[in-house]
Amino acid sequence: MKKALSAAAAALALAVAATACGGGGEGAQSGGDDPIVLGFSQVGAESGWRTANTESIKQAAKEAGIELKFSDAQQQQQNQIQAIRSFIQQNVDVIAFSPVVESGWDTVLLEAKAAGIPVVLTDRAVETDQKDVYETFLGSDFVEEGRKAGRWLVEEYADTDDQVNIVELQGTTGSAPANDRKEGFAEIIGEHDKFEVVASQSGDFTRSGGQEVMQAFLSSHDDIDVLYAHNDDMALGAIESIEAAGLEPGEDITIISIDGIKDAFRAMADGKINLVVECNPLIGPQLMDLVEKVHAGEEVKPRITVEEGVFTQDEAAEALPDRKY
Ligand code: GZL
Repeated sequence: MKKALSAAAAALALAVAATACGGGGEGAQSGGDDPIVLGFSQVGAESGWRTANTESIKQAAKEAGIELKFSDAQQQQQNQIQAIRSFIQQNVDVIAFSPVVESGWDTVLLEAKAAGIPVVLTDRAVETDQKDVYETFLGSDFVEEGRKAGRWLVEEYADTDDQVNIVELQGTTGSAPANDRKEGFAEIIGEHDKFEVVASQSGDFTRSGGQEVMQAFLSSHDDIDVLYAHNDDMALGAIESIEAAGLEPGEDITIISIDGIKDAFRAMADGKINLVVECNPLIGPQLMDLVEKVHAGEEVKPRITVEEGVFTQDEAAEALPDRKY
C-alpha cells in the first residue's frame, strides 16, 4: 500500500511541477517559468576592459538563463537614452546600464520608474537628485583606485626632494571613472609639494587617444617624469609615442595605469609600465544575481563594490598566466 501511495504522490508532484514549468507562457507575472528579460545598455567597445566586461555580462546571462537584450552605445549618451527607451517600450523585466557620463539621466530614469521597470547601474555611476530611480550600483570605487595610484607614487619617490613632473591621461570627459580617478590621485599627491601635474587631458579611454595626447605632451614638455593614465589602453598608446620620441617607457618616464588587462601585464613584465591598479570588469555573475533579486522584489544593498588589487612590475610576470581579461 505504502509503495502504491508513494507512486501516486510522485505522479501528482510531477503533474504540478509540469504545470508550473509550462506556466502557460503568460510571462513572469503569472509566476510562470519564462526567463527574466534584461535590457542592457553598454558604453561601447573602447577598451580591453570594456570587451572583457561585455563578455562577462553575456556569458553570465546565458548561464543564468536570463534573456539579454544588449545594446552598444558607441560611447554616445544619446544612444544609451534611446536604448533605454526601447527597453521600456519592449516592457523588459529589468534594465541595467553603465552610464557613459555621470549627468543627464534624470528624465529617462524617471520614464523607467513610471513604467515600473527597475534599473540597476553597473560599472559607472550617475549624478541625480531624483529619489529611487535605480535599485543599486555595482562597480568599483574609482576614487580609491586613484588614491592607490597616488600612494604608490609617493612611496616610489619618497627619497627625492626634486620636483616630480606628472602628465595625466584622463578618461572620457564627464565620466565617473575619469572624475573620480583624477580626484583620488590629486588627494594623495596634493599632500606633497614636489609633485606637480604639468598637463592633464582626456584620451577618451582609447589607445589612439592615449597615443595622440601623449605625443602632444611630449612636444610641449621635455621634463616629464611620470605618466598617470586612467586606463591601460591609453597607457599602451602613450608607450608608442614615448618610444617614438626615443625615450624608455618605465625608465625615463614612470608609468602608472588602471584596469589590469593582459596587455598591460605584458608591458609591465617588459619593464614598460611600473604599476597597474586593478579595476575588475568581470562583474557579469554578480550583475545577474542582482537582476534576479531585483526582479523578485528582494532587498538589495544600495551599492556593491568589487574586489581588486594593485600590481607592481616585479609581480607582473608571475601574475600574467592567471589573468582572466
Ligand atoms: C571602469 C570603466 C572604464 C575602464 C576603461 O570601470 O568604466 O571604462 O577603466 C573603460 O578601460 O573604457
